[in-house]
Amino acid sequence: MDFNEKYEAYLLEFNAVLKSFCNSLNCRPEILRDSLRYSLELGGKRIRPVLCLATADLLGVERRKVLNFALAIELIHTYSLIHDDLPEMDNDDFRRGKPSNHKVFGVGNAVLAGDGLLNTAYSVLFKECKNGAEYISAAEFVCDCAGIYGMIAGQSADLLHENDRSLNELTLNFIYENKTGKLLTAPVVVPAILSGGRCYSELKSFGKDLGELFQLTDDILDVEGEFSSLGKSIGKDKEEGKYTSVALYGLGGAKLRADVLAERCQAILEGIDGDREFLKDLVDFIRTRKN
Ligand code: GRG
Repeated sequence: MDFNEKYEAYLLEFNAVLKSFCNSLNCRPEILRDSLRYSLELGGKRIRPVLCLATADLLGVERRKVLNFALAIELIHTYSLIHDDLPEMDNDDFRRGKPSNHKVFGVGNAVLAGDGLLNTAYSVLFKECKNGAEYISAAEFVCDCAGIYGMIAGQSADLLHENDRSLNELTLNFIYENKTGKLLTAPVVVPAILSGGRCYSELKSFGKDLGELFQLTDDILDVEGEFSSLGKSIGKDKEEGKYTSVALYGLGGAKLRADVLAERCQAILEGIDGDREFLKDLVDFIRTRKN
């Protein structure tokens, strides 16, 4: 199977889990259920679940052990996108090629949809904890990545430094490591924990570098991408005076740093025994992605 076929196979597998989760949602009122389903069913690359399933395969962890973790991580990711698009955050009218959640359901309902997805992700994780100590550690890891020592800290620093022309590399790294990196680290570290700790530190470093690479390509796409493939507004960083890697290193410099990070990711994978081909291709896919 080539990379695209394998990605599609992981996607199919995860989307089936997500579909059954969506079909099982029976909360009221109807607008709550509709707003949750709207964002979950818009699509997206599902890169975090794909990473989780592929890392499980690399480490020989059974699929049934990781699927609900992949689901919880995607629920958290989707909540973060809904809240990130709000007028008081990144103020984006489009997401995944369609109107943002608040444009369809209003700001109040979008806040609740995000809150609802986050709470439900925790329910999914709590249920997994019944399976034993390793599941508790894995759930704890996901929560730390999503919370005030992870994604929320990164987003808070991002808000704090909006329009900050004196922003330095150290602060930008803090923002990228937490805002984007932590939720890309969780899907590769969860299988490591569930395998009894195999390649834990290597995969943690891999997730950190991959997260920065992902955010750098996001910054590059904000300059060079197209709405038709990206599905969200372009040129917003500059328009809103946001200090990104492109502002710090220049477009060429950001691309060079992305190349270095991609090479670092590849080097970490080289040190892990097993079938690493798909993850290696995934790094290249992220480096050259158009959406
Ligand atoms: C709690 C009010 C409140 C807000 C939280 C935490 C947060 C807002 C936002 C998280 C920050 C965020 C959205 C980071 C950007 C990461 C990023 C590049 C997301 C895009 O991910 P993709 O490209 O999206 O994987 P798809 O659509 O493919 O799933």
